[in-house]
Amino acid sequence: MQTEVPNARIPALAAFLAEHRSTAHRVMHHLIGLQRPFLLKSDLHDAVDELSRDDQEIADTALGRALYQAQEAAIDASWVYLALRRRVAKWDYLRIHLETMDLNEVSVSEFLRFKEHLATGGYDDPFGLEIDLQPFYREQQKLSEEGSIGRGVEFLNRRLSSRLFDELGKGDQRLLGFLSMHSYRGHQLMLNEAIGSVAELRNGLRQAMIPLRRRASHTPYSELANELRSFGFEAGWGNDAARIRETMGLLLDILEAPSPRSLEAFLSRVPMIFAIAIVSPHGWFGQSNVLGRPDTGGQVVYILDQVRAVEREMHRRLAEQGIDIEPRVVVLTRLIPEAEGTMCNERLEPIAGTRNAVILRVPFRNEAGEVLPHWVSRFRIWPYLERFALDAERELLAELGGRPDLIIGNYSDGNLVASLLSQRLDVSQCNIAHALEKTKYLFSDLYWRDNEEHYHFSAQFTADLIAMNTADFVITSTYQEIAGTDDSVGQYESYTHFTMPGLYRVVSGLDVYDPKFNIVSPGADEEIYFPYTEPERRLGHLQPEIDQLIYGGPRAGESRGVLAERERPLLFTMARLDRIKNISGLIEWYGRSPELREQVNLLVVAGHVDPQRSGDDEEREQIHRVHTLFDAHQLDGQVRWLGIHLEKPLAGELYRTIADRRGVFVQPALFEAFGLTVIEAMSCGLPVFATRYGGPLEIIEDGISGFHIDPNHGEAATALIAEFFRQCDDDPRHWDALSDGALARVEERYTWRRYAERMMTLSRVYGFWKFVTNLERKETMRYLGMFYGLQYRPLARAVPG
Ligand code: UDP
Ligand code: LCN
Repeated sequence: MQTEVPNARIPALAAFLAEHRSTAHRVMHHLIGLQRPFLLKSDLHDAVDELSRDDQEIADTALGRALYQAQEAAIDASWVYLALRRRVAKWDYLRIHLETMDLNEVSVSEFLRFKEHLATGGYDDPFGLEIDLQPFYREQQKLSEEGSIGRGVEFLNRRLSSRLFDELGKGDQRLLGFLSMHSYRGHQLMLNEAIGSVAELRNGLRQAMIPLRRRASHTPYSELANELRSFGFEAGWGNDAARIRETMGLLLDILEAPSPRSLEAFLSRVPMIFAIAIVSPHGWFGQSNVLGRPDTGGQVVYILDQVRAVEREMHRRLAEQGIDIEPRVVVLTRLIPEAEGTMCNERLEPIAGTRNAVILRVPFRNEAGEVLPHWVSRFRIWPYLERFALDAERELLAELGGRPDLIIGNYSDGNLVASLLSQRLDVSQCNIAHALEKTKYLFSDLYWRDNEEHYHFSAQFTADLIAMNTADFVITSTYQEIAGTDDSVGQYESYTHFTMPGLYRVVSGLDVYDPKFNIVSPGADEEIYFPYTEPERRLGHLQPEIDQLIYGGPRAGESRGVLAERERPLLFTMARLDRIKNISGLIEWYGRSPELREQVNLLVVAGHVDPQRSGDDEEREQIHRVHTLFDAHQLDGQVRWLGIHLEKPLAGELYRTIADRRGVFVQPALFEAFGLTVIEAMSCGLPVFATRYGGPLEIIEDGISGFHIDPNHGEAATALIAEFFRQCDDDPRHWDALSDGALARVEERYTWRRYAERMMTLSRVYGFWKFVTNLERKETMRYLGMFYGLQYRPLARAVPG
């Protein structure tokens, strides 16, 4: 267990409050004067800044610093409660009495109870259900440095290599057990029964190395198989003599003195993963006509690219291991009979660009067992998931002819189903969140009842907590997704403690220092999103269509605005027309910026222009807003809005065309979990201005590979963009520098090749870890099982179907 150093700011604050009562009163009364029970970090910052105008010293006092460090304040007539985030995921709670200025530290439970009290208008439940997973974490190994968060596998390799072999002899024995268990559909791999002890293993390796050293490096495994079998070795060590020697050499090194590096290198060669199930139940999951529909955005793009990359990597590794098995990847999703021109009513769909990966669709059924014909929003699918898991399991086993070796969940619903399937089939579970709704919507936990009718967050957050805790490992796209930044709370971190008054209070729901977290960022399909500077790869035949899209006349029901001045560069944006994407915000900023309107045109690809074509309330509301903005700011000659969905090759060529004309891409979201469009635009060499809330903050190095903008400060954002174009006018090399920076950044960090390689290694290391530590986590699973039965199930059932 790590011990935390107490927050030195607290005694300093207590002393300040005692010694400077009148200043303290002034600050506190300023906060009360805001007349809001809850103040967020930005409110507290603004408050200190405002107070500093009269008294410059305030920001530098213990109180000013504490308010800067606070993530939130909860205030009633007598008390101010503060939640201080000392560093990533390390919190202190305290309260200050408004009369006496006494300061006490309080527990997280007390802090949450006070918030409940305020949110419910006085209701206080001292016996309310508290969820606390902390006691179960005690036995587990945790990281201690915030810089190590998201690098769980490195930590495990270090722990494994030292711990395994500390326990005299036991480690070797476990490694032997692990190597003996590998088989594929009844065929033994790696070791056969001739090797029954560690001594026999060492001896066998030494003996096998003698003839192996004599054979030419490229001698194929088939010519070596008989001899190796006589020493106790089956297929799986390598495809030729050289590789088998290397793999055996690595194992001998490990048995002699294991190092983290040799352990990872060896494990990454063990044939463990032949079949993977990827679960994504809710949306329109398909390969055409699905993107841009409600609920179906980047997640589908991500999974299809992931499947291609991972299958390729599985195939490569199996070939290197000398095993003649075709890897299988199955994406499990929902079959939607009313498919509206998509393939979502087809049970099986091969995935283009793969050897034999498929989308396997299984319908949702209601309680009476009837198939649900229509699409259901991701916020309302909870009552169908249990039955889906059972039906999907049956179909999956039939499709694969056995169990998968890894189950990957996607988004809250897919992760819950992955959790159910993994437990039933005893297979490793990997989670990918894509976007956790909790941090997207302000007070989605505290005022959960107000959102219940539309969003049913009670069921979703409960499912999240369960799936996060059952997962063997979690893959995230960025660091901030796990642990935020110095100033902001991470998406996963926000599950550490929160309360849904009247339902339950989470005092410890998750630990971001858990080594299960790994940052493995996605990329953009390199076949589609390549630099504008590669003329031989460009899709010239699409150019007339693109010219029509950008500069053509009105398209019936599909466009608004016709660009009057063609020679200007373009600001381009493309996204689903959700409120959070803030496309209407960008249009408004542009409308209000005479300077930008002088310099550039705006091209928007989002949603539908005709509200009647939309089946989604939030989208319809945004469509109306965009039309209102066009009218209010008379944008029809300067903004081109296309309410169409672009297929990927066309989108790729469009990004490049914008780059040819030295435009930029803008991603103005209020919050963006990761932001695939940002990566796509950068891969095409387009300078990007993207939100500083979420993934883009980490993807882009400000001023080098793009720019950060604050969606809450539109004027500053437009000024930044205008300044960029001014500088490019003065010196066109400025644009080139940003374009080059974007390309370099993507190449360095965001490629599917790297993703697939990491994913395959992680799944082996976590599989090994699970095996050798015998870490079944029975108590945790029982606790979570109770939570599932007593909380999740009634909440899910209460969601109207
Ligand atoms: N997209 C597209 N055509 C459109 C709108 C979006 O191909 O008309 C794609 C876009 O290229 C990206 C994905 O949809 O690959 C959106 O992913 P992102 O991560 O940006 O946002 P999400 O929709 O997942 O929130
Ligand atoms: C969901 C989102 O909201 C995006 O930010 C991600 O890029 C996408 O999923 C893929 O993970």
